[in-house]
Amino acid sequence: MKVQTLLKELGLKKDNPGVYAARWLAGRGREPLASCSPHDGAVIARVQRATLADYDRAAAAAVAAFPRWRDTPAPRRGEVVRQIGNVLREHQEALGHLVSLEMGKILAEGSGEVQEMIDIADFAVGLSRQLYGLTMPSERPGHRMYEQWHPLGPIGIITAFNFPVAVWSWNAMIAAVCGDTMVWKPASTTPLCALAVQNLIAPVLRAHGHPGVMNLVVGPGAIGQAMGEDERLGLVSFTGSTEVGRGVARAVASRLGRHLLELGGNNAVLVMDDADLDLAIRAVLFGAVGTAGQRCTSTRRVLLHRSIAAEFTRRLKRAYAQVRIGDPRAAGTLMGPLVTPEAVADYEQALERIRREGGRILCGGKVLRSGAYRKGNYVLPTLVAAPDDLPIMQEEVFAPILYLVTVNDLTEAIAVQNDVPQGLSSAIFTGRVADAERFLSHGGSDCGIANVNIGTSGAEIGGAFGGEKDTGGGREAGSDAWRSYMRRQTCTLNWSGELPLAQGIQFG
Ligand code: UN1
Repeated sequence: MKVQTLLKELGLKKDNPGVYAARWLAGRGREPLASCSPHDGAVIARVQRATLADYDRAAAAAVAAFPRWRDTPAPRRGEVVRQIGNVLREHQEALGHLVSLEMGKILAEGSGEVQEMIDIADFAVGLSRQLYGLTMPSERPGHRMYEQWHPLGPIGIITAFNFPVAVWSWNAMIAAVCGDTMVWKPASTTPLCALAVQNLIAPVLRAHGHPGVMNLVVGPGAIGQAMGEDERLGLVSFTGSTEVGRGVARAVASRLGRHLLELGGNNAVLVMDDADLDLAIRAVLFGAVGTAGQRCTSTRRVLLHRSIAAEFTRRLKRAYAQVRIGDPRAAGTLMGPLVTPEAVADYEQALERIRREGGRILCGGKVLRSGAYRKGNYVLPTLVAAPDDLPIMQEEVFAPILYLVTVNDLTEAIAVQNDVPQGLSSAIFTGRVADAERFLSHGGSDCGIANVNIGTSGAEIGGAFGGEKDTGGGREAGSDAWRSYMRRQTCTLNWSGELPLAQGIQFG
């Protein structure tokens, strides 16, 4: 798909800075923000950067839209979300292309990301008729006790570059059926994806008379900070680094607001002696090389049982040698570029540290600077033989660097797997039920996600997504994650004509 055609289909223009923003934001003194292709550094389009005053207007729009949205029956809110899902379906190809163009993930993954948006929209439509509360027996005669869930109010959604549209949708689709209005601040590296989404959904919201339900502000980090501090936002959902997440959490907590954090991961795959190595290698390849290692669920560590370590390493090296790197929009490419030159610098710094700290680079370990790669942010996917105490292995580096660690048994593997600050995703490859169960038991993986015979990345939307420890404890998407977006009310209704007190207390 040609870039011009693509931008046109998604309501974007190449050389018309600010028009997209001006459609829902008006203001002066905004600086243009250039969205650059990670493939060749070319400016795809420019967008005007919102100011704090613009943010204030967007938040005010979400506040103003709330009462009518709250009073719209949940299944009717679901109908709006259903139509949003349909618009996404119609434009899946174009939006998937734009994700690929602007963020750098391959087309299959760009389209998969839009599929995730469609899936969560479908899920939310069903949910709009299932915002169930419990009924519990009262200890008092002639009393009924139950709980119900009410809309929370306007919320803030701050997303990262690596899933420039899907992470918003996990929050937005669920929050919308829950009756919340929202302000979205996307990463400033992927503003076009966000603008395209806003262009697609705005007509649906307008047609239903609810234009202020979903608002977008493309702007600097200061806006994220303002969202954290903004009393008007009952919940701030943040996806990004642990460091920035801590700041958001502090700001939100100091005003006793709610936060939902999806922060760094440091995900390991355990490969046991009886593992199906074919499956394990394919899963590790997708987990470590997919999205060029820029998912929070990317596989960063493989813990290999000593008896299969040599064979696994040999075969994985062979698989790495066949990874086709290049233009993410070209057929056959398996790995695209990193998002920015800064990400390439982080990759290089990590390699330096790995060498210094005693890791051994088995393959890759190089930035690609010549030929077709010259202008892009291309690196080689890298395998590192690592001792289990390599210091850098405690940190999340957002790049395709995979550490291979040899372990002696499951007990050791679980200990090494848990011995990092983060706790997002984990996986074990084994055919033994007892080993799988041990890995899944309370003494096993300490992560929010634990898989058997599938990799660490590529979760479905039906489950609650998120992790523990430095990952921040938030849960998004499926299961009962919707509860974060609502306020719970416990109700006791007395129809007895008497006034018995709880705990049998006699008063006067
Ligand atoms: C992320 O990297 O921020 O499980 C989310 C996965 C995707 C989501 C990743 N469904 O890999």
